[in-house]
Amino acid sequence: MNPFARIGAGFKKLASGLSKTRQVFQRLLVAANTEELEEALLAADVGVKATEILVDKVKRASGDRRLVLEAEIARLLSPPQSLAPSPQFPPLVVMIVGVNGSGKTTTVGKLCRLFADQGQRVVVAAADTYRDAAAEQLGIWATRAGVEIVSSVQGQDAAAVAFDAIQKAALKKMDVVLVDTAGRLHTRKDLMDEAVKIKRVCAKVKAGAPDEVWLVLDATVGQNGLRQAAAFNEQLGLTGLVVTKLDGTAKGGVLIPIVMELGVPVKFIGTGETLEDIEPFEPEAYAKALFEE
Ligand SMILES: Nc1nc2c(ncn2[C@@H]2O[C@H](COP(=O)(O)OP(=O)(O)OP(=O)(O)O)[C@@H](O)[C@H]2O)c(=O)[nH]1
Ligand SMILES: [Mg+2]
Repeated sequence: MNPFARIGAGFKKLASGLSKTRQVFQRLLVAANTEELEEALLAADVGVKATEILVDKVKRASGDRRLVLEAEIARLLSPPQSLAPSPQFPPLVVMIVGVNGSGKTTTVGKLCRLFADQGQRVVVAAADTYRDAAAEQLGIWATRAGVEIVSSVQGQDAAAVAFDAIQKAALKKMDVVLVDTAGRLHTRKDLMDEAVKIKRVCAKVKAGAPDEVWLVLDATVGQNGLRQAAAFNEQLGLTGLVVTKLDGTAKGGVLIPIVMELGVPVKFIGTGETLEDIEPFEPEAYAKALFEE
């Protein structure tokens, strides 16, 4: 079964999660001239490059402005390698990284449930060995979703936890390993080096692992997300993004410059604090929900 298949509760939920961002995007529809449109696009966090592209499209097109914008935004949000490559052989190992508090552990909990609901057999590696509470928090969600969790035993470092989890998953022929890592500032070399080490150790158990490295990005940080994403991408070679906290922000437009700059697709979006509040990302639906309820 494809773990990326859409099972979300649909467009209504997505649109409700994007309600604050939509207020900003709806201004694009009433902008009276090019200057106003430019201002509105920049205020919507889409960045300078996308603003130029979108203004140009609107100028040239004769049809309905909303539809022109929707189509172009969907295109900008669809980098070439849109679908996750399936792993050469199971388990699919996904390493989850990001700055402190971006929503990594919550996302792992949500993904456990999502994948388990699809019949995938999941192992979670609680590879955040800095925060004691992290494994506990994850343990509760993992148990609720009926998935296995591998936590550190005393003295073990994060890479060892990831190693054990992948080994266990391989032995038991499980489908997916989700590796939750500690929050780290992209500007701290020692912490970024640790993430690189975790990544390297994964490959010792399974060739090519991690199959995926996803950056969890808090949408409320807006344009700062670009710098974070670029730094993580440079160090770890990201294969996907998960954008969280879209429910609490008007900055949902920031996905556009980030995807354009990195060429890395958004895999999932988080629209709330409960385990159900995750949606597989679909560029067309997202673009539509920027304007419509
Ligand atoms: N509104 C909202 N809150 C979220 C979302 N995702 C996570 N959160 C909240 O963000 C806070 C931090 O979440 P965590 O999952 O602990 O973040 P983390 O990245 O694991 O944090 P560290 O491990 O400390 O780096 C919690 O209060 C979560 O409930 C989301 O999509 N929407
Ligand atoms: Mg965490």
